[in-house]
Amino acid sequence: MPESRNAGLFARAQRSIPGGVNSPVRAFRAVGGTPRFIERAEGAYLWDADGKRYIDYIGSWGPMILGHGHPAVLEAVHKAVADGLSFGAPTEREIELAETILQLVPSAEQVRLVSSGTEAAMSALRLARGATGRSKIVKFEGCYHGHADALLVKAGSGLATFGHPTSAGVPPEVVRDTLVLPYNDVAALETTFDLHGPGIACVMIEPIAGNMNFVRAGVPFMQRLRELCTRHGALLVFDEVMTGFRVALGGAQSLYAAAIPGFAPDLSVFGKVIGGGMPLAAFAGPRSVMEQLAPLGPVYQAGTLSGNPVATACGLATLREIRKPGFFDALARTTRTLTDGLLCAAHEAGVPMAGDCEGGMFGFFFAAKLPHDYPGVMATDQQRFNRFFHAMLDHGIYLAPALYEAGFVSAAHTPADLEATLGAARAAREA
Ligand code: KE4
Repeated sequence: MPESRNAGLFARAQRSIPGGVNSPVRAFRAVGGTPRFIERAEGAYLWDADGKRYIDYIGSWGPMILGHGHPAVLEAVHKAVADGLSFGAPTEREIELAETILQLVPSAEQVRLVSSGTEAAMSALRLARGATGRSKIVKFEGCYHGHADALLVKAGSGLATFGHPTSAGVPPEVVRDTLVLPYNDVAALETTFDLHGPGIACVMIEPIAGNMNFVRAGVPFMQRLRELCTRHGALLVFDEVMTGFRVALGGAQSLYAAAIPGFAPDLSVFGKVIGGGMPLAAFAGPRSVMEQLAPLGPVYQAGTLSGNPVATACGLATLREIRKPGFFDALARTTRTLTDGLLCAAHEAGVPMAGDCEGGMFGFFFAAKLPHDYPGVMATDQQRFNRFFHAMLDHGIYLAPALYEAGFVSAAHTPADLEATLGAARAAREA
């Protein structure tokens, strides 16, 4: 058996790149084994350096909602590339993308484009502090908002996976004003606002915590959070980098608006889907807050590649496709079929599994019931998850290589792909 090219590439990569990867979760350290070096992708599939095909349920951690290489997206990108890669000057396409986002996000009146979710969340945080003149911020255990210092505290995603909830290199004074609360805990909200309300600039939350795999903020919890933010003049910031344009066309905020009359966040953070696979993210909110940003206001924020013409072409083409009638109904049906099938396969094998899904995003835990917070996620069977991950990988099914990550379905996944996936799940449990 010739040595896998993946293994050789990983050994070589580790000589020149820390851990052999440019983002920690890709190193498979949470699940063990050798990461797959991907050579190409098309539709719902990836091919690794050994030429093995996988059905892809990561989709670049969310952006590839149409599947890889959608013709309309490629055409838009190729045309944009021919016109120029980057100008560092305003373009009409940035206006088009901003207007499109605002059409789909009624809680916002203006939007600023940036290049990553981290940059968007960091900027939204600075804006909230600048606009309120306050310093304290609240986040929730298990939620991840990118790797800006002030937010890298008890983060989910890679950090939770590595079991180091607080990153080295973050000076204590930088996180002195970052309060970390248990997710879905109304009593902790009440106490925190009683103690610190007038000093809280914002509360940042993943409305469906995809960095704890898939944990929903309960409607009563969210309603109380909105009430407390309003009462104390703190901005409610929805981090929809993962859920935006993924769980619904209007993101998670549209789901809470349907459940809670008049509900809306104050600021929203987006990424992933709005770039369609290219480096593009955004933060948005009411004009009164957004116009505190430079060059109009005192809150500085900038970026060489912000609103990049190729990235905006990719994002616009993606949003054009997902706005088409029936897109999300079809996507949600596919995701529901997958999730229910996985639960059914586990039940048939007598294996405790709980799962949930919304739109094109899903999650599952080896546990009798869904966890509602970070300790609950930590208590699920990680070893069984890791064994299942590798059994599925061996069957050509590419799931997220960490218990704390969500899964993503694309419009390119077919019934045959689902059947192959569920067949692998049934076989995996007999393995
Ligand atoms: P980026 O800086 O990675 O573009 O976005 C940071 C971010 C912010 N907010 C949420 C809710 C996010 O999920 C993310 C990034 N998500 C991870 C996956 N859990 C990206 C994958 C990775 O870190 O390699």
